Amino acid sequence: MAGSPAAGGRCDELARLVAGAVGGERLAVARLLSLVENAPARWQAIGAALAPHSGAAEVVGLTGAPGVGKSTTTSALVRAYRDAGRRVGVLAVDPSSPLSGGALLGDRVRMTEHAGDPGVFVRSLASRGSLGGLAIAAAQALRVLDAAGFDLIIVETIGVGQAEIDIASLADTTCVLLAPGAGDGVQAVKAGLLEIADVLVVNKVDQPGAERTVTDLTAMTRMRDDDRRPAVVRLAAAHGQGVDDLVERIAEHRRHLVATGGLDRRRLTRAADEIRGLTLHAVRERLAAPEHQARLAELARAATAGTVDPWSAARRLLAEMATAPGEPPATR
Ligand SMILES: Nc1nc2c(ncn2[C@@H]2O[C@H](COP(=O)(O)OP(=O)(O)O)[C@@H](O)[C@H]2O)c(=O)[nH]1
Ligand SMILES: [Mg+2]
Repeated sequence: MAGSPAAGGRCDELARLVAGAVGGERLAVARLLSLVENAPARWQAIGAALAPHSGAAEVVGLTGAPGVGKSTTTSALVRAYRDAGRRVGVLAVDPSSPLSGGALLGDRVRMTEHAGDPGVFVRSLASRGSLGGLAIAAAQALRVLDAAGFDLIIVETIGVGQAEIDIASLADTTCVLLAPGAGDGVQAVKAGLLEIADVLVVNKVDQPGAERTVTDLTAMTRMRDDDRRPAVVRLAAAHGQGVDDLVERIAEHRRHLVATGGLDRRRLTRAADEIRGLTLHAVRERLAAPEHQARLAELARAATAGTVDPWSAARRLLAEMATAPGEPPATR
């Protein structure tokens, strides 16, 4: 494949797009993000081309159940960071449904406030197939925005289950949003959200029961035994109340990360997570190829016949996949 005219043309196109994105061309950014979303076969090339240009952005995650006010908060934060002169990227990742739409459409409408501002770029990513795939795509999309010079990137994602926590872990600072309501804190504990929170945000404090939620959450943070309990922020995003405090708490968390070496540790963990994810993804992809499926069927027959045990069969399959023809050897 390498060296064929088609591949050469695509390399040129990719190099042009990356150069364009780094130079701040919005069309190039949009095109790269579309490639990330629609062409998993090109993730490797895109990731490799972007790697030298990324790693500078500060990434803030907003996670919480649908309806707690993540998009409203994102919009309020964008406003605040723009006022502070930052260039802001927004990545809304929706793992809930392949057919998603409703929620993201709403987000798009709300974000029209920032349409036409060259210092803001908003993009949604919805789940197509595997959640693991979505996490990989989200990491690549983040790199695109980072390389394009958006120095603060907000990642908005629904917080339920393991893969979403992977997406949340793309952030340097993770804000977990809750809204007043019976049992909300308990739900957060169940979903493992408290453990990933660097800042806990009680949004909709204009609604009844907010103080109770703040009290409950503050008590729950005392159960965390690590060096740093998350701050609990009161927010009414729809009314712009508490936004400055949230911005300050995010900055405070970042200062803490930088001062303690936590930022480097997080980035190391993230790199390991990404490599692990890419490895598992590659194995799954290869296993799905017709020749390996045929081989799997053959080994299954042999296992049933008792001529090979499943462990040896798996080892053989792995070895054969590692030397699969047509796969370029790993670089970098
Ligand atoms: N009362 C009140 N409603 C809010 C507040 N923030 C957001 N909302 C409303 O909550 C609903 C869901 O907000 P949205 O940002 O779309 O939530 P998301 O699903 O987490 O992104 C919308 O109708 C918002 O207008 C707030 O501070 N107070
Ligand atoms: Mg939303």
